[in-house]
Amino acid sequence: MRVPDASLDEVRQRGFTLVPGFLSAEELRAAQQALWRHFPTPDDYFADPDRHAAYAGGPFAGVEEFPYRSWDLNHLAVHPHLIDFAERYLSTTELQLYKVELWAKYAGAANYDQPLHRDYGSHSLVTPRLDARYQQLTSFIFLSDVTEEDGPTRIVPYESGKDVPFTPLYIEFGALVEEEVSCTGPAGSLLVYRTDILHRGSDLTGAGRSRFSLLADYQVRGTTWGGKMAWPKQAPDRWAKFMPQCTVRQRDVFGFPRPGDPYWNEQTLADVGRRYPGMDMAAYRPDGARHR
Ligand SMILES: O=C(O)CCC(=O)C(=O)O
Repeated sequence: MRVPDASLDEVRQRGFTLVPGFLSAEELRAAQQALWRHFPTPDDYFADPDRHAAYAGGPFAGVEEFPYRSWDLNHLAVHPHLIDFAERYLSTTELQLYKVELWAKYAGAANYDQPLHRDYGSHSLVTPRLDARYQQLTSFIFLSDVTEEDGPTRIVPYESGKDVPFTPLYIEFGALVEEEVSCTGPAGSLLVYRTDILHRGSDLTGAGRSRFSLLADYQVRGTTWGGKMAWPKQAPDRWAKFMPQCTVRQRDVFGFPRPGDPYWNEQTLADVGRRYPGMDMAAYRPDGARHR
């Protein structure tokens, strides 16, 4: 669904918003099926947690970096309504998708409780500005229901946390606990918060509970001090499948050269076309504007 203006206002004023029903039922169902190409189902996991000891390696052991084995997961990071949200919030079409993660958590595998912190610490080399410039948006698309027992993200609304200095990054456990809002919601919800907002992961408290989410984070293109991953780093085979499936706009948010970019010439058009079989290269040809 298109994120309503009221949700953008909430991010401006409170620093976060939760949008139930962001994914359609079909998008959600397909993404949930695709999860099991990466993670054990809850039934499999809880039948024998020792067989899945990798998830006991700490709270981030269940994080997989982009891209994934299926368009049904990959397209969520470049979902037209997520791009639309980021464009409207950041007031520009000059976007950069700077981080995507898929995160599985299983009750008892690890302690997922975190101290309150702000994500700029691992998303930027500097600190946030107090005006709205250079903001970064982090998002969680819930692929399972998140109740109080499923380790909801706990967020301190902007007004209640704004007087806490940016440094140190982590503040002691228990501080501001009465200000925390638990971000619970049904599968298919979108949670967005800014990287200047105090928040923390919390532990899964219900026996046999699990939480699955896809995280996709946006900033204004060209924010050279912000970021978290280099896209070409891994899985060239998955990129080869994913890139032809994208629109020109979806490729753009990864920083792919745009139609008209001086990078394109006869040689690069031919070689990139060979690297990504099935990709329609016409849009990148000199007369490509009409193909977009
Ligand atoms: O998983 C969550 O709910 C929040 C995680 C988080 O805040 C972090 O890893 O920085």
